[in-house]
Amino acid sequence: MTSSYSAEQIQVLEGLDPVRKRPGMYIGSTGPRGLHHLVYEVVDNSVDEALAGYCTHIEIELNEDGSCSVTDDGRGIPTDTHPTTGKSALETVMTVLHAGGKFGGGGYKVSGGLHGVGISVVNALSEWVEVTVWREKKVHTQRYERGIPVTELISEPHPENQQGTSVSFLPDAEIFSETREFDYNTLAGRLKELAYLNAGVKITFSDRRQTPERVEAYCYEGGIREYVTYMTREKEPLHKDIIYVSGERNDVQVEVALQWCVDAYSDNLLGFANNIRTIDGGTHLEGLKTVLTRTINTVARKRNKIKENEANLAGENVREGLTGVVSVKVPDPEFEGQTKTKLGNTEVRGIVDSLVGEVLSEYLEFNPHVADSVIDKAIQAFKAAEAARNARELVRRKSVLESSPLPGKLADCSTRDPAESEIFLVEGDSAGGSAKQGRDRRFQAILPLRGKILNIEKTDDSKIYKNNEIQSLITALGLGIKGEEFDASALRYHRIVIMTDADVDGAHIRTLLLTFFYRYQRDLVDQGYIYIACPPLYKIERGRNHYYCYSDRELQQQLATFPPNASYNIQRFKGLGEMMPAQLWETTMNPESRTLKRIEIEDAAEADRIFTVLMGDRVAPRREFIETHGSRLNLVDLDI
Ligand code: 0RA
Repeated sequence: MTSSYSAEQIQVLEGLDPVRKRPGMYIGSTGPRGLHHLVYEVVDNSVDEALAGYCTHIEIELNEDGSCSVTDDGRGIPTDTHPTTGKSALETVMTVLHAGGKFGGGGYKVSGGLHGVGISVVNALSEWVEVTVWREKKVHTQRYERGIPVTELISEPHPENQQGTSVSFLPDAEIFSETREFDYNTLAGRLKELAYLNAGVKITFSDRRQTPERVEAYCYEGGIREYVTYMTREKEPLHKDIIYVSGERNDVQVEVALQWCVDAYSDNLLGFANNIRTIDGGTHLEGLKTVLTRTINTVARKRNKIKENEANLAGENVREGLTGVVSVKVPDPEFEGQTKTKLGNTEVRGIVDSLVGEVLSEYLEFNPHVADSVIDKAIQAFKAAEAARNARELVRRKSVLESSPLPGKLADCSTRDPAESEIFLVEGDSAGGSAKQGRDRRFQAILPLRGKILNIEKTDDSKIYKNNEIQSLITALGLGIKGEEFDASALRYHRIVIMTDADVDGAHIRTLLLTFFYRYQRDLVDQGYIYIACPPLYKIERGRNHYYCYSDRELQQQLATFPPNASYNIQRFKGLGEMMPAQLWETTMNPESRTLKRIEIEDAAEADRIFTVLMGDRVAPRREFIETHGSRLNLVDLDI
């Protein structure tokens, strides 16, 4: 608590008007992201109560009327009168900006820097909020509309010894004009993540907007250890136990869980600070990386795996095949960077380093087999990197990438201006044929790809350059060497359009191509050169009219416009090859009438995990993953 009359206390007096005037300042955006942010904001308060040790169960419900309820069994928001404002503490928390952390003793801290704007922001941006608090055999309720209390704080006796807080809110349509619909998968993903990050806290998530209702519960006694187990479930672990570190120094809590896998070629380390995903890394990840490299090299030398005159293993060698989570809780987090997703507190680096160093050295000493297999894997990675360097050099010398002839099967466009050129990557020769006949050859090129392209996730670099389909892609597009800085001026087309069938195989090939672009030259994806074509699924013919439908829903919507006794014919396209060239042009390729979706990666670290899981060995879980998590790779509709 602040003892002098400080800035925080002045802030306490601020009302909610600025929040409604400039919502973006408080929740980032008024789009879907900002909308979901409201839920996280309320949940964070309950999570804080759980972290303080007073709450074991948090329930999130999506209600039929579009509102959301968050209920916990914590101590309940205090309801007594607050000295500064003369209002109840509850009303103060709900109606005063930044008031969240200033009540009821010092133990209550706000989770994040990203969130943590306070529950009053949710109140300001909701059509209505209803709060219920159970405390001391009483139940207290109050209702607000657009941030303003519309009832008194009503207190009634409550026979049971129930404790907790429940906040229900309906986002305001005036603010969230784009959409007010909560996305199940988005929320489920974050809630599950919160459950992993806060071991033992039970989070229940119910969607009552549909029948039957959907209810899921997340509770992980093993916390981030179980998170790592979940992330590596498609892989073959190099060691059975997850390596786990938990400690605290100077009020900074550190938790790390690590596992190396045999069949993975990239690392997948997720960082969190105060439960917020630090997509852009920061000092906690830097500390972890430093200590990993140092410790593995020290142990490798001790065990005579690296000789005196040999070079150290590089950080990326040591991390090859490593999956891990580092979660820190910092009293005053500093979040840096444009998106505020990089942890900046410098003291954290050394704390993670020393806490992990002690545990990891000891663990490897007591588990020499694990030590040996981790070191052997890193040495292999070291050698593979060397081999890849040599292969690249070879490629460079032969100038395969720089000035090789364009692949024979490429049907190039006639313009030489990349800015107006498009290339369609098409699966198979038959679809390729239709596309070649249907295109506008002035600015549209077609590259047919035969069969499934190489899964770059599962291959080391030296093999990539030997693969025919990949060679064609690299030369046709004018790409450089994997991982090297992207040279946009060499790119031969500024729209790279993946055009596959609208079925599971098509989705798989699309994913393989996206993985290729993401891993080979990520800037292509980040800078928005990659698009997905949207071919129709159905054609309806009715009299002289015809309609193309791009989803089952559109089909139903179109049919619903017909009179009940109408006669019509529905054709289902099983593949692009079945379409007449003119149809393909009209529906999918003609810039005047088509829809292209541009790939945008919202969350790079999440994308990394998705690609790793997508590209796992077993097909069934992967399909499921495409269906449930595909939306994280944001497909932006562009009518161009
Ligand atoms: C301040 C003080 C106390 C509890 C809380 C806030 C609190 C806030 C929220 C928000 C959602 N759920 C919550 N649960 C608790 C402690 C009051 C006391 O000392 O009993």
